[in-house]
Formats: sequence, C-alpha cells, structure tokens
Amino acid sequence: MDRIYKILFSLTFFFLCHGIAFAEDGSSLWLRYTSLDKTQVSSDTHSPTIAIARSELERYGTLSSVKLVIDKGLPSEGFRILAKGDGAEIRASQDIGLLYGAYALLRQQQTSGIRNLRSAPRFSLRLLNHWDNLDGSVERGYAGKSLWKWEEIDGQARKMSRGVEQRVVQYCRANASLGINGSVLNNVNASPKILSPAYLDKVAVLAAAMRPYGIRTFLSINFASPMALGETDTADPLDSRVQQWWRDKVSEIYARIPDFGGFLVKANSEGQPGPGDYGRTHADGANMLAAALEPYGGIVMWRSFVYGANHKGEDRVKQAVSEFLPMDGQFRRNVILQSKNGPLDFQPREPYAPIFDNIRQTPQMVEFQITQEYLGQSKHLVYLAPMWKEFFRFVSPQRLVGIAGVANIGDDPNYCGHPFSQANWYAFGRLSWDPSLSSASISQEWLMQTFSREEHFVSSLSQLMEGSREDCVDYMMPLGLHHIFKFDHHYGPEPDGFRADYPIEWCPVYYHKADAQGIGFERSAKGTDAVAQYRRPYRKRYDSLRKCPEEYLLWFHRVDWDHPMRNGKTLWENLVAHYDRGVSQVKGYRSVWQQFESLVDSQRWQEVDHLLELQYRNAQEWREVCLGYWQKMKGG
Ligand code: BDP
Repeated sequence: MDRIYKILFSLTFFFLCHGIAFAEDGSSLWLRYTSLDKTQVSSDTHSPTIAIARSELERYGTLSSVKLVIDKGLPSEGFRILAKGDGAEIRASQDIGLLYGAYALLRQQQTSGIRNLRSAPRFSLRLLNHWDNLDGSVERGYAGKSLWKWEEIDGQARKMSRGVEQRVVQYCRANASLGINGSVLNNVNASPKILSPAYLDKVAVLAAAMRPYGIRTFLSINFASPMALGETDTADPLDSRVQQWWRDKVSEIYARIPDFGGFLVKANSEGQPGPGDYGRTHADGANMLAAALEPYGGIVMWRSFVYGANHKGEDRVKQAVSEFLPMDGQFRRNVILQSKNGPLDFQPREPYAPIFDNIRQTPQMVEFQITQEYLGQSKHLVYLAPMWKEFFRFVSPQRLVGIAGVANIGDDPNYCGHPFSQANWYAFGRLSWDPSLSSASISQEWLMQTFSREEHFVSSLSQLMEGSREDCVDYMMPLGLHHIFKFDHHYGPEPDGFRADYPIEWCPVYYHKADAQGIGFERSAKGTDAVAQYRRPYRKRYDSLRKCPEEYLLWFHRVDWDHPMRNGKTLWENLVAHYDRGVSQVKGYRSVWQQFESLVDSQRWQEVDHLLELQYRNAQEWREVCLGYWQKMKGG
C-alpha cells in the first residue's frame, strides 16, 4: 500500500477506535458502558424485566458470571449484591429489585469496584413530573421539546418511530438505573385533551415501554376536564354526573393501563380550575377523584401550591398552610398532599416549607424542581443535591411517602441541555432512593461514570459542583433575597420589576421592599408572622433578628442598610461581598475546567467551556444590575 494511504488508513483506524471521544454528545448519559459481551447470566425466572437485567449484564458486565435469584425475604424493590470471586449473585424479592441490583452492579463496576451491598429505597414513590404540553413544548423546559412526541398522536399512537422509541428506552434505562419508579407525563397546567381516547392510546404506548423498567405512568389532570371536553355542563365535584364521568374515565384508563398510578392535580392555582369554582374545598375535589381511583389502587397527588384564591392578600408564603391545615384529616386515604420544598416557588434558597410541620394526618410528598427554572436553567452549572440535602436537614424523610422532581428532560441530544444538568437528574434519582447519601458522593460517582475516573478530575469537579448552588445564591439572591427574577422567563435579574397588570405576588419589588432605609420582607411577629407556621425551635429562631440565620435574614426580616452583621460589617457591605464572592467563584470554574481539556471528549468539553463563560457573564450581570439598583434605592 502506498505510504500516504497507509497513514490515512491508520488514522481512520485511530479515529474509529477513539471515535467515541470525539463523537460524544452526552446522549449516553451516565450509562457509558463498554460493550464486552463477557458475562454469563443465569436466572430461574423469566419476565421482560429480567430480560433487561440479563441483557444489560451480559452486554456490559465485567464479571464472568452473575446469578439472579428471587429471595422473598428481602424488602420490596430492594436487592442484595454478593460478590463471589469473579462472579456475583444478585438477590431481590421482585424482578424489579433484580434490575435495580443489576444497575447497581454496573455502577459499582464503573466507580468503587464490585462489593457486597444491601439496598432498599427510602420512599415508595420516586417520581419525575414532566411539565410537557401536548403541542410538544415543555413548560420551564430548557432541553428541547417533549420526548413523548405528542404531536404524532393522530392515529399514530401505536407507530412511534424507531428513533423515538430508542430515546424513550434510554430514558427508561436511566431512570431504572437510579430507581425512579414513576413518571407523570404531562404538565400540571394540564390540557383536558390528555384524557381523550387518542391521547390515552398514546399514554398506553408509553406506559408499555416504561413498565418493564418498573416505571408506572401517572397523568396530570385538568379539574374541569369533563366540562371542557363538552361532556358535562359542570365540573362540581359533588355533582353525581361529574362523579360518574370520572369513574368512567378512570375505568377507561385502567382498561388500557392496568398499572396506572393515578393523578397529579393543580387546582385553583394560577388560573387553573378547581373545586373552589363551585364553592367546594380542595378535600371535596381530591376525594372525588380518589374515590374513582381507589378500586384500582390509584392515588391522587394534590398540590398545595395554591395562592391568591381564598387567602388573597395574605403573605404568599403563608397561604398553603392557611388553606390546607383546616382540611387535614378530611382527605381519603389515597390522597397525598404534594408540596414544593420551600413555601414560595423553587427559589435558589428558601427556608423549608412549614406545611411539612403542620399537616399531620395526610400523607405528604415533596416536590423538588430539577429543571433549574430559577437557578440559571440549562445554562448555568448549578448542582442541586446540596439544596435538596439542606431540605432534608429540616424535614425528615420519614415524614414523607414520596418525592417528585420536576424533570429537566427534553429531546436535546444530551436530554438536559447543559452537560452538567444531567447531574441533577442523576442526583434526584439517587436521593429519592437514599436521601442519606452525601451530595459529594453522588457527584463523584456521576463524574466517574459520565466523564472520567481520573482522581484529580473527580475531586476538583466534585468540589466545584458542591459549592455551585451557594455560588448561585451569592450572585443572584444572597442573604435571603428572593424572587427578583425577570418577569415570565425567570432567567435574569429584574429588581425593579413591577407591573400593575400582574398580581403583586409576581412582582420583585413586593419581595425585597428596598427603599432608602433598608431592604427585606418582615415575616416576624412584627410583620406577616409567617414564622408562626414553623415548629420549634425554628419559630423563635427565625423570629429573632439576632438569632435568624443570615442566609435567611432578608426572607424573614426587613433591616437597615447599615444593620450590623455577625462579622461586624454592615448589611450593605455584606451584600456586596456576597455578590463579589459569587462572581469570582464562577470565574474560577473555567480555569478548573480548562485544566482537563485532554481528559474530556472535545464536544462536551467545548460545550461546557462555552457555558461556563456565559455563566460568568450572567453572574456579572446579576451583580451589576442588583447592586446598581440597591445602591440607587439606598442613595448615597
Ligand atoms: C412556577 C412556574 C410555573 C408553574 C408553577 C407551578 O413558573 O410555570 O406552572 O410554578 O408549579 O414556578 O405550578
């Protein structure tokens, strides 16, 4: 062969072998296993779920053999891994436990090495909430359009194209690898059309794809559906025709999807219809749906994110407790109250939502937001596990039956937009299985699987990720500031935001109340007394200007600009220092990342590099706009 052709040939060979490093677009997520076809898998039982466990292990396992064993003595969904020389045994009481065990073994293989392990999930409901609309858009989605391709609905439900199926399968594998066991497919601002036969056919197709991976399907419903679909002239939950309509609809759903999970409901909130439209309570509404679902084992997840209705004018952060506390004890057994982690709305930092203290008789779930609506969306590297761990310091996982995360998933090649946003999906799943895991251990295993196991890389990036949420708080809203986002898209700063045609609870000026004298929202007993909704010792601690943790200061107190802080400096000086710290931290991200250019495939490396540059510019903008505005308010 000609010399030049030899060189070209060897180069082609080189690129073929190393092609992965050049071609990685993030679509493999953290499941970047190498195909080895090495492991012999044996199992006494057969099912679609076992078949998946087998094929994942056969294809990607490094051991010579793995035995899958049903062991009824183990907890529901849990598993055991027993390492045995060059082989292993996975035991579980159910097929799904064996699949979870298989993924855990593969994770060990990619991270710590294979060792004995006993594991079972802390929560029985571990759900993603997709805010996907039927036109294919995703509310607060920053990673492309809906994976579900609702637009292919007309008569096409059963003919999902191969491409779509592969994306959905990858979604299922990723979730099963974490133990996520439910998916609410559509937006809480739900279109009534989701309950029409054509869409239910499509839902059934998706449910069938997810079932072997242990993922049950749920739907968000519009409370006025029977009326909106033209089948009743009211949606009053106490009207017997409405009740019958829901019973029929539920039976229609279960005929298609026998393991259907139930409904998620946003009612009488932000313009959505609800039982309040008929003078009925949330309990009346939830119980009507719960009664229809009960014979099938379905549940209702009723959201407490309700404001501006019955308690209009009251401090928004108090309204959920005001509304739901009097109803505690009135809900049917299959109703769960689902609340956001903070009392306002997924801000970079909020104190925990006191509804978790107040509601004692109704089962509760927490709703986290993975999609970073208020934390730089899919443009900023902000690792959310430290924020969720912070919540669990105040609300014990034992008080909760489930955990939901508003998904950050779309049809972008890498599913999440920012390559590091995948870490938030990952961390949500890992914490929903075991909230006692540390955020650092989760980021480390994610980094090892997603990028590289090189020690220096893993420790540097994991440290960077660990601090990133605090950095974001610093450059956006330090010391308890909240909701000073630009209207509607919630990405950049708008501290002067006020619109007479908007509810006051959407206006930044309502939240910071900055003027010549000071800044902050007085929620102590001297103000709205929101502190009274907290249990001891937090009630007193937050009420006291002296004892209130400084990270919540302006959330609970209005203080003068020259208020002396614990470090002896004034509030103003501290505010400036926080903004500066946030910006300089983010500046450092890029220098860290640039050290590792040779370790990361070029496509993902460059993507992250560009995004870090953008994040730095955005952080500067936050500082300039906010400090400029506070300075103007303060005068001088
Ligand atoms: C807000 C979002 C809005 C959601 C709402 C909710 O901006 O898009 O519909 O929460 O959770 O944060 O219902």
